Amino acid sequence: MPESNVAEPSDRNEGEVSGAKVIAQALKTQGVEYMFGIVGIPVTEIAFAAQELGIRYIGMRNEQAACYAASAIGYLTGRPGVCLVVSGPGLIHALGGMANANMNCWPLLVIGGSSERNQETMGAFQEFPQVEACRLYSKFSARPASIEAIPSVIEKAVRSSIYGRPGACYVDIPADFVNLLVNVNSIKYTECCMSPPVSMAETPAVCMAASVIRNAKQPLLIIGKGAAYAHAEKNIRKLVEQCKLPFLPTPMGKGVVPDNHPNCVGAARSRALQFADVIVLLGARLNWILHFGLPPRYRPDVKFIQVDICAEELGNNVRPAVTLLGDINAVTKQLLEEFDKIPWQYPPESKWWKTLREKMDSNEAASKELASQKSPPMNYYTVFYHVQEQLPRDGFIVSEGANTMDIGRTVLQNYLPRHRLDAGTFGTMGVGLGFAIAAAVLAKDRSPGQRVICVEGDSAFGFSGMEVETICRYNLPIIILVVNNNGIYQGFDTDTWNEMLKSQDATIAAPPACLLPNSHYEQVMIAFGGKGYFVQTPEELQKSLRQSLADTTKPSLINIMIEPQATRKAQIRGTGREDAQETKEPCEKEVTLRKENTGMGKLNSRRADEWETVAVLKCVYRFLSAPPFKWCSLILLSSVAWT
Ligand SMILES: Cc1ncc(C[n+]2csc(CCOP(=O)(O)OP(=O)(O)O)c2C)c(N)n1
Ligand SMILES: [Mg+2]
Repeated sequence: MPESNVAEPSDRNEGEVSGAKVIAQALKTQGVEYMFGIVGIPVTEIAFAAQELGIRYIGMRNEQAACYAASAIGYLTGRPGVCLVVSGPGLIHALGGMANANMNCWPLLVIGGSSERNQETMGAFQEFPQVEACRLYSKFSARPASIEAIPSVIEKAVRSSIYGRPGACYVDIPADFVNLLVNVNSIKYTECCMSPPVSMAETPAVCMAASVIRNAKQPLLIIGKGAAYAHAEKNIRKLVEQCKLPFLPTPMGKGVVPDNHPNCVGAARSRALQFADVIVLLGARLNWILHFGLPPRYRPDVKFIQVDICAEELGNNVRPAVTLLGDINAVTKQLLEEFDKIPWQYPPESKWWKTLREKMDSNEAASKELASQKSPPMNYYTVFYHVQEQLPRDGFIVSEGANTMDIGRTVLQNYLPRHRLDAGTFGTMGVGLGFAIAAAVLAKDRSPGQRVICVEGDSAFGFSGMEVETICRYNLPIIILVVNNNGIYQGFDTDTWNEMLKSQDATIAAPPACLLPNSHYEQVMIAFGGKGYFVQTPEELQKSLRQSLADTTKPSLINIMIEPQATRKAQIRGTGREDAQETKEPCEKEVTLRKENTGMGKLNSRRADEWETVAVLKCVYRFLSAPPFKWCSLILLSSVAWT
């Protein structure tokens, strides 16, 4: 460890200030309220200095989770949260969070300590080219040239994180800056950067967009998380209701207009996308989540009207009919003004509405039927049906996992904007607990009593599971639901697992997606003083949810055991593949199917086939596991492990 260059408090002179204090004051001046991180050389003093100024510091257990939490603050408040990390490995752990924030277009400021300047290239403690490393994952990455330059660099980083398309920014602080004392008068704090300027679209483009919408036979609005970030909920709802247009939220666009609004066609997603002739994209990108805007998931002649804050986004993957560059809220208002000038409504009795409603009704009926399955082991739909029944309307829903997140999204309703946080554009597992912590910290400060429900797949939970200690340490009454199928997408029950391991070592015999069956994740919560529940039946689930919601003083974790082989496809009995797709938002499996054109498809569809093979073989195995077929079945399973 390097020798510390800490100045003794007695050395400090009234007229001097340390680098750590300058950083904290600069952050405070820029309106930063929350800092997440892990301390160590050389950043500990920065955390202390921040706390002294009233910036809330939340110490996490991994920099990735700290960074996810800070980025969620950015999305929820419109001002960046700070993630404070040590040099080298600390910063490298934070890169995951920076990339995730950047992909989601969420403001974030990472402050990384780095090795002392005079030891550069000498193999200093945790030396790493940090400014360079962050460039790929951020909008702005810089090291101030001196302590005096810190305030202006921090102002630029905060400003860059929220202006234009929001994203991650990085400021590097060499260790020798942290405790260096400089004359107070030499520091000039740059004023708090102004709120981002609101840009509006060109008037002729707005007129043209209104005219394209008016002439649409089968229109559709798609509401993205850009619309949520822009606080465009009032104007978008007005547009939906005034023009009587069907709308479809993207995963984090849910709640901008409530999911239970009669014009929400989320339950007929595939049909809406496939047959719409005019689609207005409000802060939603034509990336994998929206199948790139291309056939066969869309009509070849569909007209896109793209509304986005970022000029470079316009024209990605398709040639739009109209582009409206500007703030989503302001542009929606411009569109409303057009429709005020010449009022227009899409006819509610149209064939388009009829076909969408039919599809929604049949899909909702299919989900309901699945949810009605009472006997354990439960399936995903039964679980989410009971969760939805008790979910507080103003609660934050945080979710991650594959089936857990995809199916959960179709059942769990959002009624308010910016109240859903999930794996997002980057499909990142491990974000859940960090996001939940950020939401709970905010709720505690701004709307006490508001709950955070964190719906985790058992694999997803494992990525940041130790943040349960953070949750307990700060006593955040988060409710974590672990939907436990003993695996990634699917797992096996204890008997099958034990049988499998009899013949061979787990490293050969255990399918890679398996996790230890019957794991008692609730014990993690109990270990740190929260409440833990292990539930296997709908009644146990209902009871534990009731108790968790009633207790506003403690966090809880409900470990919900479900059928390890439950899948969406298998659950939609008696309906075709198209119906199965209809009820879902895109999930990883679906994306792999869509990758066929890129050459990735073959590999991925082979893996999907393998999973089906494993499921079939498991049934065969059960049948054969009774003597005298036992040896045959073991040979069979070994061959699966090798394919
Ligand atoms: C950081 C990261 N690592 C790995 C993956 C690949 N992956 C996608 S979903 C998933 C976990 C799915 O399992 P689980 O959370 O248990 O949900 P389930 O589908 O079983 O309900 C993983 C590991 C990822 N998306 N992100
Ligand atoms: Mg799982």
